[in-house]
Amino acid sequence: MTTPTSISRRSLLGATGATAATAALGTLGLPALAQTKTVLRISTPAVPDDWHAKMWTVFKDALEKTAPGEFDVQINLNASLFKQGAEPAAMARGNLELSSISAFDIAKLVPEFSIFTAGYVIRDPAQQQKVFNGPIGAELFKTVSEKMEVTPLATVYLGTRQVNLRDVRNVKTPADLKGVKLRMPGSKEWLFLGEALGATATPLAFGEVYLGLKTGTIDGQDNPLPSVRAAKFYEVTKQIVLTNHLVDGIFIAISNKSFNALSAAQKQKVTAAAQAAAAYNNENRLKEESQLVDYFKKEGLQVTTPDQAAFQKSVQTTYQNSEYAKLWPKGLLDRINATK
Ligand code: KDO
Repeated sequence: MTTPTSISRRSLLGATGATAATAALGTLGLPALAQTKTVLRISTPAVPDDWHAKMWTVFKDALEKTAPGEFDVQINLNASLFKQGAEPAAMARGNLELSSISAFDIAKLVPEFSIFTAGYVIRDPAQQQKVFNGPIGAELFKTVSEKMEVTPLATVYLGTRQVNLRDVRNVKTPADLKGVKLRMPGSKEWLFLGEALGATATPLAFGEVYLGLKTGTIDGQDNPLPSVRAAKFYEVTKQIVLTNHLVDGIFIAISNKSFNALSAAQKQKVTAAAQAAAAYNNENRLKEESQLVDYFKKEGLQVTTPDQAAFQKSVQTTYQNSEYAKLWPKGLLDRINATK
């Protein structure tokens, strides 16, 4: 089996063979530890200027402090290592150690998790943290680990998703989005959300959205405001409709293969580093999110408020009547709603 450690060793040794390379390292005076560093490859579609990209540097720095020389953390942004949505399978196969995975990724293999892909279920970021850091999170993460071969380590607030349009439109209710080609990430769970909003959902990877908006192959996209800023979608759109339709979360997850290969102390340090990274993201993202409406207005965008109750009613009804809701464990929605 190829373990991250053996990959690291092999890449250090190259074709020279163990003995020669060890001798060479000795000659160079490199610490012996360099040979046994555990490689932690991270892959994310996040753009460098977004908080959930920057958080990985916090993760890396934290580990460098608590476990100096033990890990080789390799951060790959912009989906440069694995394409968006391919990360969970890569982790399960042991080709990737860490990523931040979405509820939509998880719902593919853990159907009950689709409750978190439904619009207007989680009320706000504080409730989101309570749900996932409490008994509901503990139960569901156990299933995630069993079915997906990855262990969630921390819950990251991605922000509250809003509709962002290329051209200005009077949007009060879902009916006003009829015919709008709304880009969603490429899975049926995401497309369902776009359709539930009343739009014509069109799949596209995150990295292609800017060009799609610029050229008009799509009419709009949905993302939290900090990502609209970081990916510069505001440069190629004219309106933000504050639908607040999904309090979105992603989960820092590690492949079970690599997690199980760690010592108990290392597991604890990796978990603490992931939690520090999430805390950094959550704090900065919340702060920025509260300031961005003004920023986008200054950039010349129209920021409009629809009839949120109408969106909420329509989206919730669509989900309640869907195949997804049939797979939600009895009482889970009530337990989520009761989490304050
Ligand atoms: C997106 O593609 O719209 C999305 O916001 C979905 C998230 O789950 C996540 O993959 C995110 O993109 C990327 O991390 C880029 O910000």
